[in-house]
Amino acid sequence: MTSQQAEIAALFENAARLAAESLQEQSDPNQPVVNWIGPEDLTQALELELPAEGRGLGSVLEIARKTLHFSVRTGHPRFVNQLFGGSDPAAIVGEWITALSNTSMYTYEAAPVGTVVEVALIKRLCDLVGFPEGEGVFAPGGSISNLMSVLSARQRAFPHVKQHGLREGERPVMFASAESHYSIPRAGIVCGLGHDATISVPVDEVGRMRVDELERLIQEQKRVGRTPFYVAATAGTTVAGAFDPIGEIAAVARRHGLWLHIDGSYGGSALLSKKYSGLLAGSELADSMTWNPHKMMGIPLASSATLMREPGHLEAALAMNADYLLHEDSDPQWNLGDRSLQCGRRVDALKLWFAWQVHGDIGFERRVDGLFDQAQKFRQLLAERPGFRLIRDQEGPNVCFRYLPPDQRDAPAAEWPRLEHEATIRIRSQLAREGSFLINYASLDGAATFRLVASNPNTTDSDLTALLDAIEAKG
Ligand code: ABU
Repeated sequence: MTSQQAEIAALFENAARLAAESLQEQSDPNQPVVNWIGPEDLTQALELELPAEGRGLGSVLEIARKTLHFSVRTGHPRFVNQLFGGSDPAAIVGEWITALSNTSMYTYEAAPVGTVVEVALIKRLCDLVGFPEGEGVFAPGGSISNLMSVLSARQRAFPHVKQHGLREGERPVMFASAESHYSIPRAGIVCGLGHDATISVPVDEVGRMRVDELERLIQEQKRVGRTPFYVAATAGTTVAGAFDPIGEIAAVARRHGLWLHIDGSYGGSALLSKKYSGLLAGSELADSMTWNPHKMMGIPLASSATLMREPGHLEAALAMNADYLLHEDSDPQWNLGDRSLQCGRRVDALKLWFAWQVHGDIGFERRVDGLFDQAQKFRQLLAERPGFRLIRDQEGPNVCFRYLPPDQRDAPAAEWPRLEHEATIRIRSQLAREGSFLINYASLDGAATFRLVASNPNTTDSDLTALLDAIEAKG
């Protein structure tokens, strides 16, 4: 072994030890969720200046330690802030192999393992959705998968657009619920249709799309001369965690010839659970679906599958036939480059494959059930406490709630949303700065609400109780 090889070997041995320590620390409830400091202090602490003379491999571990020290511990049982949390150890090793083999997913020749693994995983996910003939690819995130669905739908409805653009007077229009993710209207913007091309469909009291309103709005748009072509149902809305009624939306979509997409970025993983897969009943009727294993399944970001019920739509919308990559003497079935929005594309399949081998279907089912059950437990705890009230009472792993401090409970009821709004923003910011809990907030019906996300199977009942205690104490 040369001295350089020995130095590299020592670096990786130490890095592996650091990774194991970091995972242990992340799951320790006695550690803060974050060592919070402001951006100016952090800029100084990290010594961001780039050196003229390199510091050598010996500097890497210190940089890694510092990075981890100031990073949010998303695997901490009191990190309930985002739709993801933590990172699966087997999947982390998959990520290392991705970086180690450092290749790109456009051709089988360049990425033989990544290609066959991705094809197998996509087939598996498609089968779970109910797309037995389906195909797809991994994308850099749910927003890009959603964009790919809009591009495919536009291609089917307006096949001339790819070559010539929209014709004069052509006004395509799409539909998504008022609580769907912003990436749907933004996909309309990216496609050159404008923000106005996405019609916002009202939701019911728990945040599900109202199908009667969808029908009414489609007819209204047709009457004014616009052409409905796409509807997105959401399985697990970002804030409330609501599941739109896919079967009923599919019936409307079919009647009007619309492409039906399911944004299952968050809630797609419910399909792994016998207990909760009914929330996506009718998924097999959709044309496409987004599913992010980096959310409920605990895979490191980004792991986002773009799934199509029928083969060919992605290529029809996206193929550019770059002959310097996709040579005529190779088998196009195994060259995924023309199904993707990207040219260079990470091998995102390995981390999910590694983790699936370790946990199996049963392990993932247990994880998903555990997260749903944890949220249900939190709803029960909430109901027992005066001053707390649930917003959008539904069964997903998100719990939206408001808190009114005791000295404000005599205020007229009309004042409560404003007071709760102020309390939410103040309290959660205090919790975040002291590093005791990271819990997000969002606006629902015009006022801020706490949003707890059950994203970590290791969050215990006592963590949940401690959160309510901490909110009361700050209140
Ligand atoms: N892409 C939606 C994720 C938002 C969240 O984690 O809160």
